[in-house]
Amino acid sequence: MLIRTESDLTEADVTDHALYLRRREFMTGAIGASLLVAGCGPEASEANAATPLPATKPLAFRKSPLSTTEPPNSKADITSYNNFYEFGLDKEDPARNAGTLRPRPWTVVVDGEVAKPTRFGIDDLIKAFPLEERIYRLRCVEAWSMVVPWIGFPLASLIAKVQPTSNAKYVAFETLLDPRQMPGQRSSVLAWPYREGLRLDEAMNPLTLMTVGLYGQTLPNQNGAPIRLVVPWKYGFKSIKSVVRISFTATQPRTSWSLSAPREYGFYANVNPDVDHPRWTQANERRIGEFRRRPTLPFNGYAAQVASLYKGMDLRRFY
Ligand SMILES: Nc1nc2c(c(=O)[nH]1)N[C@H]1C(S)=C(S)[C@@H](COP(=O)(O)O)O[C@H]1N2
Ligand SMILES: [Mo]
Repeated sequence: MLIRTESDLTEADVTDHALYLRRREFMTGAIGASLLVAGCGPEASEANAATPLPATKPLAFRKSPLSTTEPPNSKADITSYNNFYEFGLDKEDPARNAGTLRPRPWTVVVDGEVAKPTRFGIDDLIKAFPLEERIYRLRCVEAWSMVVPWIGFPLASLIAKVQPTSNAKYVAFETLLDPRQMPGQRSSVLAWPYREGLRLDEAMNPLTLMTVGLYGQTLPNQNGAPIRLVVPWKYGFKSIKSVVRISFTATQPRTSWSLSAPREYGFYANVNPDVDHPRWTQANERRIGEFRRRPTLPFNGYAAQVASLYKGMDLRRFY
């Protein structure tokens, strides 16, 4: 083909999150030597890429009417093609390197503007709420997508338990900060710990899921064990993995991606085919396992459930 249009671009043509960061790291001479030497430095015994991934365990759950009827991607796809920069920048790095993460024991601290600040042990948290299977589309800002059968409970149920004060307007999330378990944190590629945030009404939407499993089993490490957020109408980077802290705040929290690349990634990050990324189109996407690109849907196909949250907002400005 002589002339390529945007829709002919393949994922290999599209420059992804990592390219910008790699280039920046290269310019500053800081590119993660630590990432490259994991396994042969002084801490090799702790951070060894050969550490096997812990086994996952079956979970009891009920099915949800909020699931899509689209066919899920295979478990192999979902667990081997990942973004989890704490374990490296390439898609196959998390499956290879995440054996160093210890998902038990694990505490999730809930604090800030709440009547009942609480420290939850992960197994108590999993038992506190009935689990549901939610089969959701996941649309990465890099313009690939998957369908994933997640297991989890609505974040709204947790919010009801801790009782936000009238000052609470946002919810901030943090991933574990521990370079011995997460060797990618030795590189300054992102502002660690990985941070994300939602407006309180987004956090309380019934689609917003605290996720503890997939394909009927506890989460594999590379997918964010033992607990992660899933917000299906937003670009995948909002769905923060391996969460240790959930804080209720009066002001909009800072997020790692908007700190590291503010011109490329905003706070809202709703999937929007009409607003292109500065370096590629968002009008279509490649579903992993499919050959032809498919059109990207507003709010990733969840407009009926969430568009009303953004009434009166200019969605080009608040991207
Ligand atoms: N802590 C943390 N959470 C993260 C990321 C990350 O690098 N670190 N990557 C995000 C991005 S860009 C995407 S697309 C999804 C990918 O989730 P998956 O690997 O389970 O498909 O996780 C998100 N959550
Ligand atoms: Mo992503």
